[in-house]
Amino acid sequence: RCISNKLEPNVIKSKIPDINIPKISLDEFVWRNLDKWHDKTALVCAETGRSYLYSDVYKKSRALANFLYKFKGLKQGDTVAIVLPNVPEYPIVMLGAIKAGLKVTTVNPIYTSEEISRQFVDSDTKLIFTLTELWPNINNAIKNLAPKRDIPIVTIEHQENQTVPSGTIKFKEIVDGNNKLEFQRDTDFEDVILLPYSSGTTGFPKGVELTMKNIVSNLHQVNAREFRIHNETEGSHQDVVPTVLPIFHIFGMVTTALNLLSSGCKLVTVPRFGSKIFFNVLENHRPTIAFLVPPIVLMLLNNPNIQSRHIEQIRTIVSGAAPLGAADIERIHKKSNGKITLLQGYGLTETSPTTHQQSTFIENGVKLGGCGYNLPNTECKIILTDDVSDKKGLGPNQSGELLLRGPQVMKGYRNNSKATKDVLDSDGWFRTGDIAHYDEDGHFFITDRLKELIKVKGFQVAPAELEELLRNHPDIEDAAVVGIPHRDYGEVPKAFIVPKKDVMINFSKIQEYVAAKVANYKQLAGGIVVMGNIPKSASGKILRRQLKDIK
Ligand code: 4UV
Repeated sequence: RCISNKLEPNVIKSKIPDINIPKISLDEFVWRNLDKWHDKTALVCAETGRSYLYSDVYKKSRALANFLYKFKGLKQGDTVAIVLPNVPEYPIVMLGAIKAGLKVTTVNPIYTSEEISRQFVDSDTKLIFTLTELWPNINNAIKNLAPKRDIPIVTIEHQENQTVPSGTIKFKEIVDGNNKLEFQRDTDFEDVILLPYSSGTTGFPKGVELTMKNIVSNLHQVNAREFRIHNETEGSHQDVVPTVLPIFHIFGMVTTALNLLSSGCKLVTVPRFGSKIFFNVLENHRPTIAFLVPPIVLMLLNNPNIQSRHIEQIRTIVSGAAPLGAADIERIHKKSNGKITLLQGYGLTETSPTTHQQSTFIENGVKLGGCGYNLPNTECKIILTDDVSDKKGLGPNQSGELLLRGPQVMKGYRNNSKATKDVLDSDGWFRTGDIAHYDEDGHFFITDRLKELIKVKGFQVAPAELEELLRNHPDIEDAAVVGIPHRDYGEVPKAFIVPKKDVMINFSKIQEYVAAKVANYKQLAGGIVVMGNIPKSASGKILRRQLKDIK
């Protein structure tokens, strides 16, 4: 019953017809209906209450674009980095920089200065946007750069009356400048506009080159009538959306922020996630839809302060980035007295991100544990994992690696043609590194991960990064890191280490060493095991499956 291509059997097309994707810019897409809701609130900060109307976001992003266009040392296609938590200014920076013909790399604001430096160097960052309170960490990141160079910084004040570090540029002064566009600079549909980082199937985090076409296509795809979650603002109706997923991550950036801003919704930005602030958002802002990751869905379920009346006004929750258990989906229905429809979605940074989503508008569009149907203009196939040279698609209910093809698939990894070639073939098929199958209806189920990536609370952790760190420790000869299941976080990293000869390993010292170098969620919460040697294949690859089985 699945629609297959005659030439290529078992290539699964979308359940709905392909849509027309016009060659328009992100700017045109986001602002195309501004007149309808220019006087509505676009963004409000859950912590401080500061807010921006749609007309403010439009004008301030244009004032910023004027500034960036003229800024000495910045030319078309250069990279600017955003190192911000979810503050309402985030989309203003993103839209302003892209309008000015620049590329945006988004950095996790809780990264250590070492992690930040690495992304600045790899992405060749020319200008940084950050918060005044994050400045010391950013300054250290700049000091670590090799070869040494300076990078100008624009600072945003999150708390009032903070002292702005000398030598930095004040965001407020820029965005209060002239907001009539002073230049014309066209970005090609094939130009890279976003550069988020992902480790992909193996190795260190890499810059994922997403083009104007990728982003604009994905925004059109998720807005196909059968898949669209939100309503466009009309009259007094305005969907309210808690923006808790980090905007630096593709799910928060494209599926949440850009998507919902283009329809006039109200985004309640949560800069520091915690149960108390989330509770306040539910009570004070009464969200109507939400894009979440499984640990946050679990918080909705398990926090005793959050009662049915706090969540009943939510029509739809989309959960993605990691699997959500069937029992928890049923519990959400129950707790909301049947009012919430919980849909699972699936995507990757490399696919801008969404490729699959459940839908109540398509027959059998919601099945427990599934992630739904592929979006329009997206093709899928499942291939045998032990012979990837044979890319013939498998039939229904057969498990294998999921391959994707569509206009949302990235251009490639920045400066890394080898890694790009490993995942993207000349026919446009992208290897996800995920194990999946589809059923008789063509509904997809993600069942396992073939790639080495670990997902902690939906965040990416690249084992290669932790392994290098451990191998650089003076007491450690060799190391391997795998993900093990965790009740609240989905997975956590666990390390296996081989000590140097005659060394007694001090476990807490190793934990402290890792903790000082990487962000909190990458720490070795799964523990450390000492062993004689790391199991490896003949070609030297770590046999991760074997390690996962060691208790
Ligand atoms: O690159 P990334 O960090 O990207 C994401 C994106 C998640 C999205 C995006 C749009 C949606 O509409 C949505 O619902 C979710 O997380 O990590 C990609 C990897 O995360 C795992 C899988 O291993 C991907 O290769 N993953 C993502 N979604 C799911 C998932 C899911 N629903 N179930 C299981 N694993």
